Amino acid sequence: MSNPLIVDIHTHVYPPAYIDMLRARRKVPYIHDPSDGGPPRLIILSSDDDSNIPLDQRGRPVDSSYSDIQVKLGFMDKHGIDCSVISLANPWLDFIGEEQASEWAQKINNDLESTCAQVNNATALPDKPPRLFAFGTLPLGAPQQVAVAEEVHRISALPHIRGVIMGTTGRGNGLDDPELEPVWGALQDTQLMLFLHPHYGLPDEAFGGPEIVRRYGHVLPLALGFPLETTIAITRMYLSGVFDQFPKLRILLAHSGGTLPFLAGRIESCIAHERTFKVNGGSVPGPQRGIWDVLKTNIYLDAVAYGTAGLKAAVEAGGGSTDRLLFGKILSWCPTLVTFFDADIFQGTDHPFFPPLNEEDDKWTSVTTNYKAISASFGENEDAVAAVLGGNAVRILNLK
Ligand code: 5CU
Repeated sequence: MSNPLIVDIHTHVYPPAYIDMLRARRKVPYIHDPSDGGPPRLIILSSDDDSNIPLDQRGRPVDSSYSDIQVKLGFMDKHGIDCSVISLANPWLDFIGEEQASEWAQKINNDLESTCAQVNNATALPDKPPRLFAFGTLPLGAPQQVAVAEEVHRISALPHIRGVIMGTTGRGNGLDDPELEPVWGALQDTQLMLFLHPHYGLPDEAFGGPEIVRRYGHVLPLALGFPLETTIAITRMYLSGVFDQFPKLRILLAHSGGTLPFLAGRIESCIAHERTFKVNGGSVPGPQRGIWDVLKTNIYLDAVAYGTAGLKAAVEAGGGSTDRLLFGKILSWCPTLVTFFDADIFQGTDHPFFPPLNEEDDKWTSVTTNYKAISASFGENEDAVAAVLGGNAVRILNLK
């Protein structure tokens, strides 16, 4: 196969100004600089800030791969990635309220735009897409909800912004909050993609308490908490009728949709048996559009599933078409599905999270495993490989 275009749609940055802001904080999220000169620690998850763990060992080490765009470009070169759609990493601006939220959103979005413009001007190549595009961030904590929708409209005019990344809490009350309607309206009108990404996981109690969470480090929060958080958030949106009201919303779900593709049938069945929902003391009908229709029409998935079964569910949920899956970290694919389907799935790397396992590793295991699995699984179907690796992203996000 001739070299397919590779686009990474799940790849994060913390611009230097954001790093400085975390460094000045003393509560989650924050960066701690150990007094012995050891690597700074990124303490962003609530389970990271555990007083039973020495401060110098909390969270995870943070290096220049989190903030230096030249390091990102080096990572892209090393792994053959032609184009990345970068996004601010969690927890975005969720913890910033009042007027500062809008100031920060504008600062971050303008910074993302100018970074993309500078890099693309310096690296333009014939027959290749520009190297960088971005998902913007929103001032969800702004006092006036209209400020959030205004920022959506403002950044839709920036040449390199292709969507917005958002966590699952919205303005603090989840994504079925009527206060978010102007935001959904703005996203629908501008056709910016909403990249829905987890951060908060589940309460420690869901895993057996803090001691159990501490015992297994990041495994329970990241492997289970993150995908379930995404599933709950998107399900609440669906249950509240957001997709009936905004039928043209486009949402990219992180980590292959959490567990939504696997659980959609169960959600559908439970809605049918519940018949009506209790809202404000009254009884209202459930969502009018079927969940499979929403999955096929409004939802896009990255391929950060790390296993064949999860990816099979992701492909099936999109109507059996690889057209809706974008490169996240595709670790394995089901070869038989590829023969029959042509899906909107996108690939991504999750860089800079999950760095190499060994210091001497030149390439990141997650990424190389991913590539091998894609080519092994799609094997003969070169068109499907090319679509998932980059073609889907170029077409759907207009990366030109
Ligand atoms: O797996 C992931 O996507 C992540 C992420 O984005 N942020 C994080 O803190 N850990 C894992």
